[in-house]
Amino acid sequence: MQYLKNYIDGDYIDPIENDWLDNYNPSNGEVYSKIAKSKKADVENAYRAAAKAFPEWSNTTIDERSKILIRIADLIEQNLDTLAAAESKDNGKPLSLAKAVDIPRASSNFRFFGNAITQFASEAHESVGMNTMNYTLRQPIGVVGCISPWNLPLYLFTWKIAPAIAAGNCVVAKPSEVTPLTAFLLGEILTQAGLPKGVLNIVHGTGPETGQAIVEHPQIKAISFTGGTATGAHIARTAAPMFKKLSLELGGKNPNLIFADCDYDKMLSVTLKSSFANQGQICLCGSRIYIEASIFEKFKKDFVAKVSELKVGNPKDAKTNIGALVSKSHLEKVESYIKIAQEEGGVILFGGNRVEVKNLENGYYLQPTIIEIKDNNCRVNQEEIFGPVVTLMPFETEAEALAMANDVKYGLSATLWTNNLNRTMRLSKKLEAGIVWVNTWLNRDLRTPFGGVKESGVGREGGFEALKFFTEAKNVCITYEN
Ligand code: TXE
Repeated sequence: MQYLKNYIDGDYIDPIENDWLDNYNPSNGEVYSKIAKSKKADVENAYRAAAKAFPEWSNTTIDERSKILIRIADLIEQNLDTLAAAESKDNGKPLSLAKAVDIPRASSNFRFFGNAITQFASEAHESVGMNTMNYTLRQPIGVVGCISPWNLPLYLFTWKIAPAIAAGNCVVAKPSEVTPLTAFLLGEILTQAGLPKGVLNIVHGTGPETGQAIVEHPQIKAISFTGGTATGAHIARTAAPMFKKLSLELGGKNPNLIFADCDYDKMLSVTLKSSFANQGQICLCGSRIYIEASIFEKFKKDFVAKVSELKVGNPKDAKTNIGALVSKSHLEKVESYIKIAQEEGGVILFGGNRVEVKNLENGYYLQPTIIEIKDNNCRVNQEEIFGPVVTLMPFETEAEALAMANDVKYGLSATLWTNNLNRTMRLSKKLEAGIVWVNTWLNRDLRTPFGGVKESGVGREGGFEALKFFTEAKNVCITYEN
């Protein structure tokens, strides 16, 4: 049995109370490793290591910091096979996806911020006629906390850590207890890359215990969190009275608006991905699909035909399109929504059932599921399911489509399929979302701002937005004599 220890002050160490959690392999339902169940005292140790490392790290030259981040990126790339296999085993996602997306992106996160920090400059404002010069210092905050979820484990963990350390902070980070393996393996890479001890400390454990201890820690001055909206609200309640800086990337219930004038074939193949990639467990998946009435029946037929070809199976199998859901409890949650959909009058056009995979009978497999709904406000169309389940609904006019798209508490992303430029311009402005994709999906340039509106969160990650979040701006105002 493998023991996933904490990585504190450059070393792997046991949790102080020697308490461990079970870690499951979703593809077969078996416990295959134990995770440190860290307590407040472990978080305190991680904090102390980070605080001790901060004076030197924050004074390390940009060039040196950049080199270390790029070395980490290179090492992630060199360990692609091992890390991808670990991610797939821990999360249930197809190995091919972990290899093509998760691990390369984790590497890009370090490479991108290793380069970005060399271009991050502050502003100067000359108060002309007043013999005054202002400049803005952007100083690292100190010790910051990064808490990440299970759907894109190393990808989202590194998306927070890389800008935090690039900007000169030291970090106490917690990956999801559901998928801790790649974060655990990252420790070794950090050591090999020569990241000074204590700059990045990784503590494992549950949200209410370990995560809460990070959020509550009086000296951890900023929290970057990605996860569920209810957890985000709880974190905000804890952190707000302590005046911490907060970046919250929360849930989504993203609309796809499909107009008859779109490039139909491209739309169909991308919609297949935006619906079911990573078993539908991406906060950016387009789980509400609205189709212009004139092509609704055609879309329904073609989409069901395409979805029926998707292969649910062993994540290691190269032919698998859909692997296992992340956990038994998550599978049960997603299934409960399929039941709710039926009670609400939804019609299951495809899927809805568990899949038994040969030799992996205890794995958490579910068919990709398409539900036709009549009421935009039904629960299955309003609440985040976060699984391989989408709803279909026709619309008659652009105004109706827009109203339905915005009539939800979330506002992370929206996807628009049309070749009409005027419509594109109008709707892009009016859609309530942090990201609007037009004739594409999950097309990411890491320089762009990333985040949501409404209950999808506050703050933006990506590019200079992330470096701004992880620094405090200080205005220095100097007057001089003529
Ligand atoms: O996430 P949690 P869960 C959504 C999705 C899913 C639901 C719940 O709908 O079904 O959230 O998933 C840590 N203080 N998303 O329960 O609990 C936790 O340990 C500090 C969307 O798995 O939000 C983990 O590291 N930390 C999402 C992280 O928060 C706490 C991705 C996320 O876990 C904590 C995942 C606390 N009190 C789920 N409680 C997205 N937006 O991508 C928990 N955590």
